[in-house]
Formats: sequence, C-alpha cells, structure tokens
Amino acid sequence: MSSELRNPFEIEGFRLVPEALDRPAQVALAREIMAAAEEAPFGRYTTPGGASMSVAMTSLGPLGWTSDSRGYRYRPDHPVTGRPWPAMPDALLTLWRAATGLEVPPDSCLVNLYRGAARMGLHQDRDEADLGFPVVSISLGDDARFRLGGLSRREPTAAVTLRSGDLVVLGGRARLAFHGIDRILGGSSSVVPGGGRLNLTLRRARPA
Ligand code: MD6
Ligand code: FE
Repeated sequence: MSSELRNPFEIEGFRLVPEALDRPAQVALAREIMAAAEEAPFGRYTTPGGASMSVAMTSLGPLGWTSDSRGYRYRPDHPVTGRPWPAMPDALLTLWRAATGLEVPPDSCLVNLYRGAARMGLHQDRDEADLGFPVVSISLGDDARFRLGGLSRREPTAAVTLRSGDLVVLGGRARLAFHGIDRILGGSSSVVPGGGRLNLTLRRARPA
C-alpha cells in the first residue's frame, strides 16, 4: 500500500489518551495556570516571517519557548517582564512521568491560550536539543480540531477532536509529524476561567 493512504493517527509514537485528567483535576489545573499567568502574562508572539500569532502564549518551568523576528528559541526569562517563568505545577510533572515512564523531567511547558478565532498552523516541534524525548500535551477547556500529518507537508492529514482533559503524546516516529489546530469550538466548556482553550505542551528542551 502506498504511504499516501496511511492514517496519520496510526504512526508509531502518536498516542491520544482521552480524559487523562478528570473534571476536578482539569478545573484545578486550569485555575493554577491562569494564576501563574498573572506573573508571566500571555502575549502574542511574532513569527520570524513577521506575522502575529493568533494564539496567546506563556510558559512554565526553567525554560520558555518564544518567537520574535530573530527566530524561535527557549529562554529562561519572560520576554516582557524579564523575570523567570513560574514553576511547573506538580500535576504536570506527574502527568509527564505517567505518560512517558521517564525519570528525566520536562524543563519547559508552553502554555497556549485559544480564544475566538485563534488557530495554529501545521508545524513541527523541533527546537529541542534531543528529539529522542517526546512532547506531551494536555488540553483544557473548549474542544479543538487537532490535525495530524506526516513528516513532510506534502503528506495527507486527518483531524480529531481534542476535549478537555485529553492527553496527546508525540514520540517515536510521530515526534516530527506535522500538526496544528484548525479551530476551537467556542463555548463548549467552562473549565478555563474566562473561557477558551488551554493547551499545555511539556518538553525537554535542553539535553538531560
Ligand atoms: C494544541 N498542540 O493542541 C497544539 N505539539 O493547541 C501542539 O502543538 C502539540 O498537542 C506537540 C505535541 C503535542 C501537541
Ligand atoms: Fe506542536
């Protein structure tokens, strides 16, 4: 069978765990994240190409992923306040260990906030030093259409709905698969204070 006919969700290393967090855990985590964002405010970064992203972002942990006209990078401080990123909540360290079985902890959590028409174009996560580590994401709040493709932009894609509490792992052969968010189903959840959707991606940015 030609590779064009393969379902991207069957790529080795892709995993979707529905409702990995129950509703009370979702509510507690969403509140904790929004409280941390008082210290490290969400901002809309600029791509190296000069476009303003529609998703608002902040980070938790030793390093935060950022973007500006000079490129993508991990940095230890918030680009506006200059202060260190808030600590990573214990619940996230526990989720990472349970999902990956790894003793090495994540050193970065990118927090994506989607409201209104925010979306995220197809991309690869490849700014981390050791691509042997997976990226683990947890979604909170409104439903989202998550699109997954292959290792090149030319390969076919397919979409699935991510709901509040769902966990996704991109590891193994899926680690560099293209993926993105087509759209949010606004008002489908009340888990995020103020509405919308949070997606938390746990990464190991620096070598272990
Ligand atoms: C999102 N997720 O769900 C965007 N990246 O809003 C990602 O970009 C992502 O879910 C790496 C691994 C899992 C993900
Ligand atoms: Fe990603």
